[in-house]
This record gives sequence, C-alpha cells and structure tokens, in this order.
Amino acid sequence: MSRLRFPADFAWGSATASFQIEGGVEERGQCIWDDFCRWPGKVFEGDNGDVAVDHYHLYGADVALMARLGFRAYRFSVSWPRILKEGIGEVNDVGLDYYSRLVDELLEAGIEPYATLYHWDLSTALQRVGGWASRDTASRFVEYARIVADRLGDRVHHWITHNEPWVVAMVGNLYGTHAPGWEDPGLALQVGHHLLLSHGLAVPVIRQASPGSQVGITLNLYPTYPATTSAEDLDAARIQDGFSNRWFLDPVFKGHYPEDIWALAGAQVPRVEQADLSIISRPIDFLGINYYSRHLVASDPSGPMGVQTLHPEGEYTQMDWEVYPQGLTDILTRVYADYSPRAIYVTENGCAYEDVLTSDGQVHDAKRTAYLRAHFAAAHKAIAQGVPLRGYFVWSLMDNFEWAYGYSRRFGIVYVDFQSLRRYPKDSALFCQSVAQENAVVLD
Ligand code: IFM
Repeated sequence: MSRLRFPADFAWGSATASFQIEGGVEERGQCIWDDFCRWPGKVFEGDNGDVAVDHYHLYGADVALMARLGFRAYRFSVSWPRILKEGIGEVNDVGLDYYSRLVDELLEAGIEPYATLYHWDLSTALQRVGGWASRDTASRFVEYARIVADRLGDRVHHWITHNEPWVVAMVGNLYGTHAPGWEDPGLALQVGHHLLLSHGLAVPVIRQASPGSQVGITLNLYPTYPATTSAEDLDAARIQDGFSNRWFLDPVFKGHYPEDIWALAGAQVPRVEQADLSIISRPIDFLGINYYSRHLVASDPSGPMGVQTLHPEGEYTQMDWEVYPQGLTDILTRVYADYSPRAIYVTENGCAYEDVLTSDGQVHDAKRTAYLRAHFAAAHKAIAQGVPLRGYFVWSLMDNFEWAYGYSRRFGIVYVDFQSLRRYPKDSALFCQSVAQENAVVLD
C-alpha cells in the first residue's frame, strides 16, 4: 500500500456549469442551449435545462454538501444571460445577487470560489446577430466580464475566462452536435479565434476589477499517441495534436497559430487582425486543463486531415471514452515542458457510468472511484516530475445535464434523482472526501 501526499495548499474541489445544473429559467434570458434543446433530434429525448437539478434554488444545501465532503474549492460558471438577459444592455440585478449570495455561502463554508465566465450559454439575442462568429461578441463578452468582476471581484480570486473553447468552436460549429449546431469548418475556426480574442481582451479588465486575483483559461486537452513509429503515423499524431491541442495552446502561450495546421486549414483560416495575437497571448496566471481521455491515431489518407482515430482494446466509460490515466501525467508534463504556464489546475476530470441507486439510498460506483483514484495518482506523478499543479476539480459535483446526451449520462460524485431532485452522495464522493481531508491518495 502506498500513500501519495499532495502539496500543502493543494485545492481539492468539484466543478459544475450554470446551464447544466441551475434551472431557474424564468429568471434569466434565453440562451443557445435552450434553443438547441428544442431542435428536434439534437438532444437526447428533448431534455432541457429549464429545471436541470435546480441548483438555482438549492444552492445553499449544495454548498453545505460540498463542505461536508471536505472540498475546499468549487468551480462554477456564471450564466451570461442571467446577468444580461439579452447578452448586452440592462443588468439583471437578481442574477448578480444570486452569484453574490452563492459566493458568500461558499466563503462562509470555507470553500474557495473559482468562477468561469463562459461555459457555453450564449444569449440567443447575441446569436441572432452572429454569436461568436461576429467579432463584436468578443467586445460584448468583455463588458459582461467587467460587470461580473466588478461585483464579485472582492471575493472571487480565481477567474477562468472560457471553458473549452475548442469544444465551443468545433463541436458547435464544425460537427454540429452542440449549440448552435452548424457544420462549417471556416465558421468554426473564426468562432475559435473570437473566443480567444475575447479571452485576451478580458484578462486586464478582470485584473483591474478584481485586484490581486489569478486569471486563466481552461482548455480540453488530449495527449496524442501514434499507433506505430512509422513516419506516417507520427505525422498523423502531429496533425491531430495540432488540431486538438496546439491550435489553442500556441496562440495563448506563444502568440501565433501553429504553422502546420494553419497551412492545412487553407482557405478556412480565420480572419485575424494585426494586434489580435499579442492580445490573445497576454500573460495569464494559470492554465486549466480538462482531461478525460487520449487520442491514439494512425495515418489514413481517406480520414479527416489524413488521420484515423483508433479505438484500442481497454476499459471505456459510458461515454465510450477510453480510461487512460497515464495520459493525464503525459499531458501535464508535456504542457509544462512546451508552454511553461505559471501554474496549472486540473479544472475537470471524471467519468460517466450507469449508476444504480439502492433502496437504502446508496450508489456503489466502484468504477468511478477506481477511475478517480488512478487519475489522482497520475496527477501526483506529474507533480513529482516538477509540474506546478495547484488543484484538482472533479467533474462533476452532481449528476446533471450532459449536453447532447441530456440526463442520460451521470458524471456526478453525488447522485441526483431527476424526479425528486434529492441528492445522494455516491461511494466516489466518500472516496473524494477522504482524499480531500487527508490531502493524500492511498493506492493498494
Ligand atoms: O459536461 C462536460 C462539461 O460541461 C465540459 N467538459 C466535459 C464534461 C463531460 O462531457
């Protein structure tokens, strides 16, 4: 048995996002996910976020639950259309007050708030005038960021501008399986550029409104491995890595898009104005990494970008994502070696499995516990190799709306009965409690 101790001030937390948990639809403006849920066939069984798990009303009990579970940090997102119903214009004080109360409640419970400003719920009104395809949306985002940071910035000391801009750009505008649902490569790359621009523009504004705070961005990253050591497969891995990882990492940390992928994009490259990349690469305080799985790829001239993604033998979650803890060590060490962020947080990691609630209110989710234990250990390995990893947020605190999968995928360490909305900590929550309390992971 070995016991892996984490650094003294390591932030153990859980993560959520506004649209996925809040509900409270009547007190916010309409967003693109409200629309997407009503687009027939796009979201499992037409599920929607009107009630979600009603965190908007139950946040007090949820914060108390987090405190009981021993978490000292919580990553949540602010819903832009709850602050500005049309994305711009009059401030909805009810919405700002809500987040202010949430933050107070967290601090009283000894939980440090980590606020994400954009986790995918763009106002429908802004989408009607182009959404992220319009450069103007980047400026609107900065106005919104200023309003939130002005109000919460005395108490929130960690800010994340965007969650997974790759997913927003590509899944929403290239694959069409997320809102707004388009399938246009040029549009996707333009959206990605405007997301990055809005990040860079917002960084100094947040710092000004929230002095002394730490500001960063969260990227979903995939360590990418070639199936063989052939030159063709190595090339396929380089391309896949460039598309999934470097396309966002390079602009943020190096001030340019990766040349190889830029060339590959041909006529689809985004319109970039002269100062954009120096704005996008303004120094940040930390990088958030969301890690779920890896890419294993081979060369395939008939595949997209000449790449085929393989499905190796192994263990998979209900999302059909391979369980690959070593990938977390690899992506952390690689990102630190290549980009030297000042600090890194794992801002999301977790898994969906088919959980069963027993008649006595328990969920014995041994697979999730094993998944988390192995990934915590993988993070520890990276710390031992010198990576400045400062915290780890489990996705997710509780079962919630899993985007196109609706309520059919449970990522929570707390089970939610979607009818009664009652919460039941799963065995994995008790495991996380012991890790957070002891600041250590025990391996058999
Ligand atoms: O639920 C999502 C979250 O909103 C963003 N990262 C991945 C999670 C699981 O799919």
